[in-house]
Amino acid sequence: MRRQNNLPRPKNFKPYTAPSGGWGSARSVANILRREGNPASGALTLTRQNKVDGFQCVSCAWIKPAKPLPFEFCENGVKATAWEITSRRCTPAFFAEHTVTELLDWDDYHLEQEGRLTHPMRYDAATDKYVPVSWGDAVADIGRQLHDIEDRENVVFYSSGRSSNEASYMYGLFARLYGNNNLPDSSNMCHETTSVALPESIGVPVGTVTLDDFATTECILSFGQNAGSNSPRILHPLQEASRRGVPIITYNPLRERGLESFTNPQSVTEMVAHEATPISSSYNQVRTGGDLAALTGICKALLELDHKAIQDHRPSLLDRDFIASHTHGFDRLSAWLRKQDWQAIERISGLPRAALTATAVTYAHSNSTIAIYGMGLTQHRAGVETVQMLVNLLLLRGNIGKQGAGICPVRGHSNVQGQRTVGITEKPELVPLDRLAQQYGFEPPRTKGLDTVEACEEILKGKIRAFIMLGGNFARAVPDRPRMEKAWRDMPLTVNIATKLNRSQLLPGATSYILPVLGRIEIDKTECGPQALSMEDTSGCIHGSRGVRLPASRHLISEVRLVGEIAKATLDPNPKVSWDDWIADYSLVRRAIAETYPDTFSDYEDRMWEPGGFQRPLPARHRGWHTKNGKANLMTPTSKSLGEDRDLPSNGEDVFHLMTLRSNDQFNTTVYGYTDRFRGIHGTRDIVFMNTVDIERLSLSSGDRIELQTVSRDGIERRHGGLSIIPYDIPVGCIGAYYPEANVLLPMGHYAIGSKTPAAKSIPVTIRRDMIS
Ligand SMILES: Nc1nc2c(c(=O)[nH]1)N[C@H]1C(S)=C(S)[C@@H](COP(=O)(O)OP(=O)(O)OC[C@H]3O[C@@H](n4cnc5c(=O)[nH]c(N)nc54)[C@H](O)[C@@H]3O)O[C@H]1N2
Ligand SMILES: Nc1nc2c(c(=O)[nH]1)N[C@H]1C(S)=C(S)[C@@H](COP(=O)(O)OP(=O)(O)OC[C@H]3O[C@@H](n4cnc5c(=O)[nH]c(N)nc54)[C@H](O)[C@@H]3O)O[C@H]1N2
Ligand SMILES: [Mo]
Repeated sequence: MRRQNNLPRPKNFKPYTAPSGGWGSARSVANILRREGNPASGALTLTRQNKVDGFQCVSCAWIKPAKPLPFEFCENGVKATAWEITSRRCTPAFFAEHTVTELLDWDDYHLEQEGRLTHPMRYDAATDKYVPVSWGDAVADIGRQLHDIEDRENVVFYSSGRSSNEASYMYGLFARLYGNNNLPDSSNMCHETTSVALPESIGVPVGTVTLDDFATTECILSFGQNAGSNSPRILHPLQEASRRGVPIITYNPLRERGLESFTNPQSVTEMVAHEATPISSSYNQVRTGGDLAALTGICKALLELDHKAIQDHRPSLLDRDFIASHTHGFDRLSAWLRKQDWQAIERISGLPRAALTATAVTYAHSNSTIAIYGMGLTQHRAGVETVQMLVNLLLLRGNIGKQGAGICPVRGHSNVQGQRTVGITEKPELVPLDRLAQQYGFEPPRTKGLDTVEACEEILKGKIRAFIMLGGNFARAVPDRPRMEKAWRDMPLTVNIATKLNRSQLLPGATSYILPVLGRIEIDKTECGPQALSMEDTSGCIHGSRGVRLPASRHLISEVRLVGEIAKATLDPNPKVSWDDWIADYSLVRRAIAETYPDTFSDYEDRMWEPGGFQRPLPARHRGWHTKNGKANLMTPTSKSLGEDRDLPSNGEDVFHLMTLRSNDQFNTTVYGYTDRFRGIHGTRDIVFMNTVDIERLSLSSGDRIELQTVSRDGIERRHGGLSIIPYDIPVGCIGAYYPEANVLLPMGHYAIGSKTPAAKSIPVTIRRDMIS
């Protein structure tokens, strides 16, 4: 049986002491290509990664530079490429051998290890197997079923952030022509907190930093982002900054190797000399969920230092001109900061006042500061207020809209940002609906659609009639897995547009399809010749991308074509929407996008091939504030708890705060292997990181098996057992385990206030010895 529980306990847990990158990374790259059966041609493919006229990496959304390195990829980019160009195939013969019930017993790793899906498949309830179906029959049946659904608000169009701008634009238009704004996406589980927080503060939903800013910055603040595993190419600008003597101040509960030191695997000198650059100049192990308190402390300390400077007749430490002419809310925020109690700040952040003040001192000496952050800030109940407090800190010294400074949320999926830009959103106010109405001669739906959590709630109520999934593994990525999986099968129609087998596909309802598509790395040829696609990186730069590999199977079709075909089969004909022309020539989709969004996409076709891509207009970069009051807003938190969970029911047991994390050997629900190299874990994912003080206090030992149970507010019992204890450098009271396995513990109602991003980084749990395993 291919179940993870049969894997051995972590015998040889040994903390990783080498730098990130370096020889470990180089060895790993060679092994990955071999593992996927592609050592030679895979290496050739990699030379085209993130290059003009090559393909954009399918892994993270980190900035693609105008002057790429000879090898502009990282170890995890290689894994993502190798995963897509693997020589393994998941064919109809495989599906004929295994029932869906049997496959449900497999773990994520073994499911995706079957390789690329090759044929469209339809679920056959009589045999409990997926059977081959022709594209024509599949599309016609889906179109007929969607067309016949009367309550069109009960159909969901999910997308994971990997699809191109072209496919995403068509998908969003399809949903709106169909009759709803139910376009949840992976961003709802990820940086939605950013998309809610930043517009209120600075009037743009995305980061304001470019690579040039890294070259001149004087200080970098890094919060809750595991750069070494999740966006390793960021380590190059961080390394350069560190060498220039730029302080890099990190806030992270775990000591992550990638944030400690780095050897550039592309530098012969560094590799030969085993030379490593320290990354963080100061490492603050904040408690999980303690960042609002920590940032409040840093802002408060800055005000105190400023007060002292003024008393001493020294220049102010705040950018008072900027505050006066560009911002709103300073008096209210500073009064609130003065009122905050240092004891509460220290307790909730887990950091001493002196450490927070030290950050404020370094920050006060810098003329231009960048703040980077990831899931460690967004996936918390107080995530929105936390991101806004980080922006407050920047605004107090005018660090938005000037060279070398800005806010830098590191987006996850490689095109999650671009999808939003071209209309994938449940929020109608973010889309130029009037322009769509004019362009396509229809009345677009104006009511808000379902986001991820709301879609799940409707599925749990049994209301959703059909769920279309453009990429991703929704059922596996969302909270409350057992309840969701049960309810998933009650949906009459589920359509999985995918490249690999995953768990969402194994929960079929009455009708279920697996529709395999081309990946971005593959050559996409239509009757008009080879087609290009485009995507946007985390700095708002839009790049062209061309596939370079032969398709994994001759039966695959592109996402653009599939979305167009399903739309045609579903909708009544509309002479203004030329699905067939778009399917044949993707430049016509880009022309349509430019018509809908003229300010962003003028000269789209040419500019996407410029080195480094073209930048979408972001007024905050030039101190234009597209907020309601035309100012940058210093936001005062309205919650009274500084992010602390005060209303937890208690039965007297110790409550721990669980963060759910990615290993170095996975991409979200795709598990490449069982090695989390930088954290010293080999051969398993069934572990819990825990402080030795906590381990001893609970009379447990390293390697003991434990069970976690969520502290329940809704009366539902959630348990996750068979986990081995790994003693780790993590604050007392905080523990860590891997996502997605730990999602069974995450309640649907536990999300960031304001953005509904599931609060996956702070789940209150209790710990018990596991007697069963
Ligand atoms: N190889 C690889 N690359 C990826 C992905 C992948 O799975 N694998 N996923 C992609 C996606 S979709 C995303 S969104 C990004 C995710 O990339 P990250 O934002 O790095 O997300 P996580 O791996 O979940 O790790 C979060 C980090 O935040 C820290 N953290 C946890 N809780 C807190 C807290 O309360 N405060 C602070 N300050 N820190 C905290 C953790 O210790 C960890 O270092 O990566 C993208 N890139
Ligand atoms: N507990 C907990 N839960 C979390 C998180 C967490 O940190 N903790 N993180 C959240 C975050 S940040 C995110 S982004 C979500 C991720 O949620 P999703 O984006 O839904 O999940 P992925 O695992 O990225 O999806 C993997 C699947 O995508 C398909 N795929 C890959 N490439 C392509 C392609 O080119 N086209 C198509 N059509 N399909 C493709 C493959 O079949 C693969 O099985 O999970 C969220 N859930
Ligand atoms: Mo994400």
